[in-house]
Amino acid sequence: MLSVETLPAGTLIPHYDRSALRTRIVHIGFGAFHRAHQAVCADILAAEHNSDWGYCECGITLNNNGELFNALRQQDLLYSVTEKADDGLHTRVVGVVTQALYRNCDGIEKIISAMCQPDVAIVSMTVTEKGYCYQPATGQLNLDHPAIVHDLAHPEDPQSLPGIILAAIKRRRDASLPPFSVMSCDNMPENGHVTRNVVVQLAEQQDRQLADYIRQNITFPSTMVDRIVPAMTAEAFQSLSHKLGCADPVGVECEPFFQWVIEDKFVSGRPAWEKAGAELVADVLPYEEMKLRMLNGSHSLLAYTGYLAGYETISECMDDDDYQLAARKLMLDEQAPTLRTTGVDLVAYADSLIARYKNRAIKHRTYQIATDGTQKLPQRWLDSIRWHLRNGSRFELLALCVASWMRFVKGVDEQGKAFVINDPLRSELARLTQSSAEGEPRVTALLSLKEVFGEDLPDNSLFRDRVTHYYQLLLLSGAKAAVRQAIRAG
Ligand code: CS2
Repeated sequence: MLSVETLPAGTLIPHYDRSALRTRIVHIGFGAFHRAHQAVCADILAAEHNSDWGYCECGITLNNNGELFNALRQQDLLYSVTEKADDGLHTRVVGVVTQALYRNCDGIEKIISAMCQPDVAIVSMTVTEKGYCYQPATGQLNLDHPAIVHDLAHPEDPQSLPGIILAAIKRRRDASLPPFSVMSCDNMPENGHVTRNVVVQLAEQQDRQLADYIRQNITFPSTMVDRIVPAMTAEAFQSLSHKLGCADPVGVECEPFFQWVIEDKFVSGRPAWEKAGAELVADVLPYEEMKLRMLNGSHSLLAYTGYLAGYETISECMDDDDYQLAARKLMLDEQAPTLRTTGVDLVAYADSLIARYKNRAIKHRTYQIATDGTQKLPQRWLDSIRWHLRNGSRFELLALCVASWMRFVKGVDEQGKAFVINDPLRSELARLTQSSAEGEPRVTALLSLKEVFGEDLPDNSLFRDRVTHYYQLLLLSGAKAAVRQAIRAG
C-alpha cells in the first residue's frame, strides 16, 4: 500500500488542503492514461493554483473485479505517477480524487447519483474507442451493440457509456439541476462530436424531448490528449515498489511529455487548465488529426510490423534503422500532407515523436498498441488513404500498415506461435480468417468489414492492389523485408 511517509526524498506529495476539494468532475474510466494525464493536470492546479476541482472516479466495465478501486480506497484515494526519462525519474502523488465508485461493487445507481451531485459541472471519460458503442467507419451509434440493446430495454439501469450519461442528463433535467458538459478524452477525431452523436442518437430512440434538451443545453467539447502511458505489468509494479519503497497498486509510469488541447466550450464552468499547461482553443480538429495520424498512425505501424518481427516494445523498434525510417516517412510523406494543421512545424513534430519513441525507460509494448485494431484503423490510416486516392499520390507505407494488421489478426507470429487477438470484433475476425483461403482471398474477406473499411475502400482497385501486394510480401518474406521494401517504394 502507498504510504506517503516513507516515499523517497524528492517525491511531490499533496501539501494542499484535500478537504477543500469539491467533486466537480465525474470521470468514467480510471485507466492508466487518465491517472497520468487529466488527473495530474487537476493535481497541479490544486497544488499550485488553489483549485478546488476534485474528481469522482468511476469504473463501469462489467467484466472486471474491483481490485484497483479497493486499493485506491485503502490508500485514502491517493496514488503515484512516475515520469520516466532515460536520465532519471520524478514521482508525484496525486491527491485530487475525492470519490471512487466501481460498478461491480457500488452499482450503477451510485454512479448516476454521483453525476447528479449539484456541484458536478463536467463528466469526462477515457473508455477507449470501443466504449462509445459506435461504428468506427461512420461515427454513428451502433444500435445492434449488445449494451445498447440492453439500455433501450432498461434505460434506468444502463450498461453502456451513452446510456449512463443519458440517464444522468435526464435525472438532472428532471430535478432542474444545471447541465454538465461531457468531455471525451479518447483518441478519436472530433471525439466531442462522436460522444454527442451516440448520446443524442440513443436519446432519440427513447425520448425525443430529451434529445432536444441535450441539443440545446449540453456541450460536448472535443479534446486532443497526448502522453505515452504504458499499461502496468507485474514487472513494472515490482520495479515501482522498489523505487517507492512501498507497493502502489494504483501507481502508473509515463513519459515526461504532456499535451492537452481542449475545445473551450463548457456550459457550467471548467478548471483553469491553461495554468497547468493545457491549450484552450476554438477548434481542436487540426490538432486531433495531426496527433492521430502522425503519432497514433505510426504507433500502429510499429505495433503490427514490430510485433510480427519479434520486437516487444516501441523503443526496440527504434533500434532498427528501417523501422525508425519507416515511422518517420509515414509521418512526413504520407500523413503530414493530409493534414489541415497550420502554423505547426511538422518536421520538428515528427522528430519529437521519434525522440519520444526512443525513450528506453518506457516499456510500451507493441502488443498493447496492437489491441482493438478495428476501432483504430479508420482514424489512424484509412482517412489518409482516402486523401491519397483523391489526390493521386502514393501511399505505400499506409498500404503496408493495413496489410500488417491483416497479417497480425491471423493470430500467429512469424515463428508460427499462436497469440490472442484483443478486439471487440474478434469473433468476426476469426470467422473471416478461418473461412477464407490465405493470400488474396484473405485480403478480400477482411476488407468486407464495412464497419471498418466503409463502402468505398473495398471496391477501390488501387487500394486493394497495394494492400494485397504487401500482404503477400509479409507472408513470403516477413515484416522486416516488407518494411524495407515499403520505405524504398514510398
Ligand atoms: C497508442 C496510444 O495504444 C495505443 O493505441 O497509440 O495509447 C498512445 O500511446 C497515446 O495516444 C499517446 O498519447
